[in-house]
Amino acid sequence: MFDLEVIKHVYEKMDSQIKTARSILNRPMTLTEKVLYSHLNKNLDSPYLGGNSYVDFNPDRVAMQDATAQMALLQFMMAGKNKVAVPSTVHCDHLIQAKKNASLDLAQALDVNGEVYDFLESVSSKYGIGFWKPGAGIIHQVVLENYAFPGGMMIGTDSHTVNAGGLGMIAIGVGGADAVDVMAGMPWELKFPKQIGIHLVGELNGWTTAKDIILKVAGLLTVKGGTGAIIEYFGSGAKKLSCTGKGTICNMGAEVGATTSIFGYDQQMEKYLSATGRKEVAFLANKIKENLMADDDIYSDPQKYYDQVLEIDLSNLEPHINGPFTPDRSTPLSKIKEEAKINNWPTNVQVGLIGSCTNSSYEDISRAASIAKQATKMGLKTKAKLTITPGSEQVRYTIERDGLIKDFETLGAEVFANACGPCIGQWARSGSEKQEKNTIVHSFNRNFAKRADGNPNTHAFVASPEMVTAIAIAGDLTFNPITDFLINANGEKLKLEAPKGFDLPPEGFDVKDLGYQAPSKKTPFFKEIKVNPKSERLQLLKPFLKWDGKNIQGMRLLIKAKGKCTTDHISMAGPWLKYRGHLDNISENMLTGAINYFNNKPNLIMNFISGEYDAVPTTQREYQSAGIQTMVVGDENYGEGSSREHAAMEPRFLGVRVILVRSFARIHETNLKKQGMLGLTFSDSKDYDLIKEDDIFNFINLNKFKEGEDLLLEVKHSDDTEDIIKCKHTYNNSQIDWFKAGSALNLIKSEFKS
Ligand code: MIC
Ligand code: SF4
Repeated sequence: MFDLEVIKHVYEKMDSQIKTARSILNRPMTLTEKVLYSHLNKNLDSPYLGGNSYVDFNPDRVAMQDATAQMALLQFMMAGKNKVAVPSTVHCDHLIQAKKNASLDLAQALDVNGEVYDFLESVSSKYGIGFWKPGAGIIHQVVLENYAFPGGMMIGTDSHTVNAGGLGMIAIGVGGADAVDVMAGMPWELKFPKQIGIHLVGELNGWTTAKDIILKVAGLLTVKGGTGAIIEYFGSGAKKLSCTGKGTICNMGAEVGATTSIFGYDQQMEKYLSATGRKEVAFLANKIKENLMADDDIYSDPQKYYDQVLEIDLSNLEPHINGPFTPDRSTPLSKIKEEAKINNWPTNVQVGLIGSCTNSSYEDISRAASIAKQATKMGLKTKAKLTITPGSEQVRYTIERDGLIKDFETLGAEVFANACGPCIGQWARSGSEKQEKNTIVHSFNRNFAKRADGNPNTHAFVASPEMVTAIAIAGDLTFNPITDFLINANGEKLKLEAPKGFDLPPEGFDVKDLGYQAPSKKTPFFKEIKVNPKSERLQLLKPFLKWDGKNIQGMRLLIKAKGKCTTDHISMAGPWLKYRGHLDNISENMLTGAINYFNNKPNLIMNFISGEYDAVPTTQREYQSAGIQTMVVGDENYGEGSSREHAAMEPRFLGVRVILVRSFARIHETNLKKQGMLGLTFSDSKDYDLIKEDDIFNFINLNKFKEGEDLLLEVKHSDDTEDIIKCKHTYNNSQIDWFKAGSALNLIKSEFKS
């Protein structure tokens, strides 16, 4: 068992911290407030304002996955520390490509990514970081099974860190530079969140699952509706959901932009803690139960205390199918036939994929397997391909022991390694290069264009693992297992029964080798970390230059991005994951997915040096060599999705000075600030329309950059007219210092030296 001492320490202090906070707030407290106020870095003297106050916290733990850990650790190595200040782990899950089957794919990954794994392993052992080897599982499942605890607070370099809210933890996704702060023993800053309460009543039944709750919530809140807020779930319906089901719901809170989501401690969590070898944690949590839930007054009058309240009756909730291209396009099952017709979606499903950090628990797999088993009994085969990626070695070992993998394989499904795989484009899908219009259905969380297989014409739909299995059997997106029949080889008309399964394995979890390697006890451990200067995969960082204190003048527009511009559009994953430790190489993908407003094409912008249309990174590199300053303009929710700070570091590295957008997603905005970029928003969102392809931009008052004061930007158009645009910013004084120093890391380094 991990962290018992840490947990005891948190629980010992919690009561008195909550009492102090309650006396200062002078009203009942939500669970979010209890956890946040018991992790403050400084003593509280007045209440914090949701959506307003910047607050310093002391998280209990840091988790990093391999694709983001490389950059996080390259930065940590520059911070001048010899050991991490809080328990931290690295998880090797994103770099394994799904191609043939679990063992061949894992062997291939060890070979192809050997240099990166060796780097992560040696940095981990040098600085006292726990290391989860390739094949151990997906970061968020491993965290839920081993580290998450009710009332705790953690950060992780991945947006779905929020998964741990299923076990009552405030767990927040961040960029690597934030993780560096905490690992270096500094407080971690967050704008105190607003709070959304979601009241769940009734009980799930039939084909409806926990996934459908969050698919519905995504439709209600949209991809930006949770920005700056923590979502707290409560009510009789919440208590009936399994702990991993709660995890699924919190996980996909990232898809509505929420800072995180959380459930109050209950018997389901107690059961899960015991089943995963943490009876002692459950015992400790039981003793302070009331601190791990909101006060009763909150639950009896939620409207009074949350900024927004939604209610969902689980008894009437239908299964949902979300997509394509965005996770908030939510369609109830009974409407899918109609919607598919109106929108001309291809209904012939080619592949159904089960897995990812959001849906790969024992419960998910056992319920989906019950559908597979029925189908085999009925003499059915899957019309579409079906693939499964288990979430952790513990789950994989247990489902194999319990015959569930067999149930899938008998139906013809393929089982991939315990990893992210197709969810992040690590999928050698044959034929995807032909870019044909096609449909896939998966139980993952994100379905942005090109994400799973690189094909912009793949229509990816998100559904529960149970529904994915049923749809893969039918091979038809519009198949409704509640009303529709299937026909087997004998021509018999058959109907699937609703899925059945176990929230936890009846025989208990089992595993031979978790895949964990503890850090060396001898830290600080004077091992030299070597990076081959010729490496294509790893490159040591050089500090970014500090700001010269002057107004930036004569900037050109690099690109005006139109519509959705997620981190997948800014720094694509899939084949590019291999360059996550090499800033120069990965910068070659900068903004290559963003759509140019002026020609509706990706990666084709006007290069004013050559006077011709060219690729975004090539053009920017030319501007950089010629000393031409540039800026990027974007639309709403710019930087939605991932925590990958590459999306902020690449423009910084290639010399872009400003990102000016209609609105930002939270993690990306912070990442830009941390890397010393200017991330600004249009004060009047209509001003986006004023920006022309050949404009020149001059700041008027950047030399007086101050907290709370708008920046003025002069926009000179080629017809000799000009506009003055007001740009809002959310930099506080210490964040302005990051900008001045060139990056937050430059500032940390100078503070440690002095
Ligand atoms: C994702 O789901 O988009 C990722 C890949 O897990 C990212 C992290 C990354 O880009 O490495 C995330 O969600 O933060
Ligand atoms: Fe991995 Fe996909 Fe989860 Fe991201 S969303 S951590 S890529 S499984």
